[in-house]
Amino acid sequence: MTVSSCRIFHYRLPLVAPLPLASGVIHEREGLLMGLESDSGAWGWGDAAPLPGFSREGIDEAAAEAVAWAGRLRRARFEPRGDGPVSWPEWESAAASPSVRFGLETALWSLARRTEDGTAAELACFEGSVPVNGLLAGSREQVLADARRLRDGGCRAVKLKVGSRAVAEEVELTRAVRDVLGDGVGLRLDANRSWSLEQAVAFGRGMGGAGVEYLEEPLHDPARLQELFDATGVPVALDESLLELRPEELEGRREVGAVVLKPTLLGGLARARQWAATASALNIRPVVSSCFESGVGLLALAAFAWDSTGNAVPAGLDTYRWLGADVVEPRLSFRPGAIEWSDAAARAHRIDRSRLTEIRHD
Ligand code: OSB
Ligand code: MG
Repeated sequence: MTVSSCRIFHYRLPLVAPLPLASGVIHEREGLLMGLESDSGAWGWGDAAPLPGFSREGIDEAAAEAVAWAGRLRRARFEPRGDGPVSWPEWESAAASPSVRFGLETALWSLARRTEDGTAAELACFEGSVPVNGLLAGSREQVLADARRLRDGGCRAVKLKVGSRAVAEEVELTRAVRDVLGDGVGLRLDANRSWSLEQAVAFGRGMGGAGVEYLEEPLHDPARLQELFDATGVPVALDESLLELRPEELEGRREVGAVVLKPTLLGGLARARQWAATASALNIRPVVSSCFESGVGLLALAAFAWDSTGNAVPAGLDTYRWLGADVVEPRLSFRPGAIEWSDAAARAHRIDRSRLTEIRHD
């Protein structure tokens, strides 16, 4: 397969509600789409959307890098490698920001699949239903109302954001959510490093036997996670910490029950796949997760989750609900708790180019 053109577009999507992030509140989501065309006329699309406050690279830096890559990719030859990443030695050793690597890798991956199976679809193709953990955030009333809605919609797991209220209030709210969900729905918690060890121990003890699948990034100081596990018995999940670790360093971490894999932050699918393989071999659950990417990125993540864990592990892909519009047309519609997708669905959607501003064309 030879790449005949590589085009870079900018998009800007409104959010349904302001999104508070570590770096401030955002009202819209900006990102880049990379469109690769092969010599046979097939297209592959990727989404590079650095998230303010989480990504080290900003959108302007990502755009400059993407444009430089576009120049290098033109006329490049690739060997598709089954349904895995595409092999291109220059790429594997290259430096690229995490979001740009994710965007280019998914564009190449989808182009390679397309070239193999000859479908006309512009979007990620897979046949399956990926369970998704519904995200709970906001006021007490909002959280409890959403918990009911997600339970009634058939969600298998939900993730509640904790850490912004006093510990006693968080215990009370978490217990109330646990009661609403009933036995059939898993409960995951994410504190985004809000607590001291003492606060997290108080929270864990306050929760007592209330079944929590895991507590994601509870501590300001991640070096103390094992002490927290020893004091409370609640397994932890690593998210922010993964940026400071290598996959092999998971070995011997008996407090770690799950790793939250965000390819936009970790540096693409091949790297996230290494994390998933190492974690699985150590009996740690890999949870594929999104960062408010557009429908293009979200479907690539759903395809990756499907390939990695099938329907066994609910993925963290509920961020799509925050987007008030999409670059995918018609907009993707999923029932609460699952992303169902098929090659036929992929063919029924396309990229809405009127939402894109081209920043490079060769
Ligand atoms: O803290 O896990 C986070 C999205 C963007 C940035 C940070 C986070 C998230 C999510 C994704 O929560 C959704 C999920 O993991 O379920
Ligand atoms: Mg997290």
